[in-house]
Amino acid sequence: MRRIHSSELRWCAARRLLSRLRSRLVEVVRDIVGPLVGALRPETPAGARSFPIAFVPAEFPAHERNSQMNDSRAKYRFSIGPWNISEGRDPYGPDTRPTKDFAWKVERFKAGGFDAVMFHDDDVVPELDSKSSKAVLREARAVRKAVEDAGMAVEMVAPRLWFSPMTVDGGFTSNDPAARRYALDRSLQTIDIADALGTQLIVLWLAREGTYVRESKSYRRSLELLVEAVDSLLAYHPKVRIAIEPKPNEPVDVAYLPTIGHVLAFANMTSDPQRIGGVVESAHCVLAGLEPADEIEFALTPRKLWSVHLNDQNGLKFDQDKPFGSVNLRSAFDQVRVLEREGYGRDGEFVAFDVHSFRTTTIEKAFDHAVNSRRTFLRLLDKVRSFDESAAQALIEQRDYQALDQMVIEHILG
Ligand code: GLO
Ligand code: MG
Repeated sequence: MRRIHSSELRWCAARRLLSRLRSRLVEVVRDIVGPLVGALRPETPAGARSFPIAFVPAEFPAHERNSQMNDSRAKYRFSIGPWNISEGRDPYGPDTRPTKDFAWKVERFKAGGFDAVMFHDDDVVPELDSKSSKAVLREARAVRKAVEDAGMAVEMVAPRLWFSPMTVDGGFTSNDPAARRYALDRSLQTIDIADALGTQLIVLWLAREGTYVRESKSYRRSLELLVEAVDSLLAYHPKVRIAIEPKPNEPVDVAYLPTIGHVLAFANMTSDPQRIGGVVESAHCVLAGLEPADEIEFALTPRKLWSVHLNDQNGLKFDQDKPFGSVNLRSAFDQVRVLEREGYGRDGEFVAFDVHSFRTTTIEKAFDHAVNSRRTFLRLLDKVRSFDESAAQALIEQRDYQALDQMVIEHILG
């Protein structure tokens, strides 16, 4: 065994001491300088470390900032998709509600207090695979007019890559080169549609990019294919920004980008990481066994949360897309708290609800779940703003987490 000299021990102790002193010095400087910087830039939480500017997309904000930014309630702007008013079908039974057209839906979006619409490419142009590019763009411009006439904006467009017979085995990572070409062409067309709608935000939910049978694909090869595809989208339009929405499973058994951590690591493999961000959906985090508030905060820290799909999920089962807060009110409170604390929305981001009506709901009430989700968000926002942060801090300093736990419960119970 190697003998350790006392001089070596002294050197190790000195190094530990130096490292402790350095951390202490960093803390002291942060405590003094942090609040000063915070006072100059009120959106930055006091003492928070700001991440290198390279993480902030150069073109942000793409949307106009809310002119009523000072009205605390108006600070958040809400988004919803046409697919959030569904026909109620599930794998065991047919539709329970009639199909409604976009005009019917947009009227309800507006009346329900929503500011923007999120779209799939074929929500904008139904059956787009059978139409010419010219016809697609003409229809897209008509939808833009309908949205603008309602006084709303378009938040994002997502290519629906999981429905076509071409993408049975996935899109970008299919083993069939023709299917890969289809997925890429369709996504490039989504960028054209987004352009016509006046947004530069593309959302990629990589539904079938994963495996049903592990041995059928190589993860490394699939990542390379995904990077290639995303690089082609970035090269196609210099201003487009891509927000990837992770989900661990369903429809596939195991997805390639299951969490926001995977998404941000993936971003760094692409040719322009600054133009890749993420969308965190509450239910998807629960399906991954993770806390949605933490996943949201993880993405917010380097300013990579470009949209959020708030909803709820009762444990590990099929994706439920329940109304926000309907299962875990405390987690919903924590999600709103991190959004508020980190100044979400200051760069023009929307709060989207990816929620579905219950199958039992009638058409007359087929939008109530979205209106209720927004209402719950705003009520929780009041709770967040009236939460006694200094009392909480005092309990943290005493390490009385039991009292802190009860304080949160009592506060939510009101
Ligand atoms: C499904 C996803 C899906 C996406 C939407 C936008 O689980 O949440 O609804 O959010 O297709 O790309
Ligand atoms: Mg979603």
